[in-house]
Amino acid sequence: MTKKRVLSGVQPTGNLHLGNYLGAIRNWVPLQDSHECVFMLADLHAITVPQNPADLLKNTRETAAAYIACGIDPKKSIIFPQSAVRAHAELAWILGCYTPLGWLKRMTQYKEKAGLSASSPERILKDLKDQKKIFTELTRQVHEGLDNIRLQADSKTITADITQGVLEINEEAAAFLESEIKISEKSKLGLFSYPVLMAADILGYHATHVPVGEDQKQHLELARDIAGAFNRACGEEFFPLPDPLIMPTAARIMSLKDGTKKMSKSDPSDLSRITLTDDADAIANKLRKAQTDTITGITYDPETRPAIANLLTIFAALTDSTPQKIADQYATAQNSQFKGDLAEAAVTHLSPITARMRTLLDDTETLDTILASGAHAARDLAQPILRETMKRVGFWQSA
Ligand code: AQP
Repeated sequence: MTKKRVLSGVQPTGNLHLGNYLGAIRNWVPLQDSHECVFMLADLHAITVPQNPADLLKNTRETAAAYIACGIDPKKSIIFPQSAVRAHAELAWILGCYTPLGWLKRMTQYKEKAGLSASSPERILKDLKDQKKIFTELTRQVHEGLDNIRLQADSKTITADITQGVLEINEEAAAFLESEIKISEKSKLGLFSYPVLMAADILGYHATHVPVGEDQKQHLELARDIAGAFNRACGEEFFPLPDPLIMPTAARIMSLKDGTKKMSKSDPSDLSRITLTDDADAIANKLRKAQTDTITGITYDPETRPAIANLLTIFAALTDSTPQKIADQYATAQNSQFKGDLAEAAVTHLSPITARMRTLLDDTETLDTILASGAHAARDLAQPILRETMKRVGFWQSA
């Protein structure tokens, strides 16, 4: 039986951190024995927000080095820069022509990254229509009330209040829509169509499984919808519908400065994350300064103590334990002792990875050879699928 095919990737946007490692890359390692694995360096996705070209190139190599240092074996898995395989961009164009705008508008990541509000203009329009109904109904009631002598004296004030209320709502809605339109006009098409490219990444390899974190579930769902739309149009199950691969070991890691926000490469504060290139001193320093709370003792309670819960999650993930077990172990410990021991565990776990990354990055020639052969292997998989897709669309192709 042929192995199931997995596709995943990380954007080479620098500052690769503990969240990317514990939430993604580390969990890919065991998949290499059970699945055919394709791991891209998602540089086409990276440019959906502005990138410095020299940094993008440097970060592409650094991310490749991180994959290998974390245990992705180029002999078992395909590692390549996404932009080196043109099928991704070409298929994205085709799939974009099967994707209704409404589907893309619902994607929450686009709204977050573009700075748009979670509400949609459609929702505001509905609110306004509801307001109109209420206003009409209230006005009718007031007019009815005019027949009632007792209400006559109050009717002017009531009408004025209603008018004032509606005007305020209208003003608020207009200001909101104005700001949304301004942001939408400035935001880039690439950021908006990012999920179509992600669908192309997956479908272009006929990948059956995609390891996803909570944040990417909506995009995978969309990839399935797009596959379905294409399949319906061509009247056959051409693209397999990819399934999410829920990784039981994947941990969601939060910022060291705010236990309610995810650890992220783009957080302006370097103290918010531990990166895979941090040395022992930097790790200890960042953990010493990590957010805690004023409650005495260590308990695992993500609802009321998110910052401590995050440190426990990190400790557990690095030592193959559970947050609850670690909390029991440090129940009466001082924060300083707990953080010191966590720093030690982090250094023990991460320093061999960091050292291996440095060795790989010192030899860019070997690294580039790995990427070139990965790109070649990826092209061999994606190109025939693209040709078959083009055939179904009706494009002319040379024999
Ligand atoms: N904090 C996190 N905890 C667990 N998993 C995480 N991932 C990212 N942050 C965490 C997972 O890492 C993979 C790669 O993500 P990406 O490169 O596509 O970018 P991202 O998800 O947008 O990651 P960042 O670090 O938050 O980058 P910026 O700041 O640029 O947006 C994904 O599998 C993701 O789930």
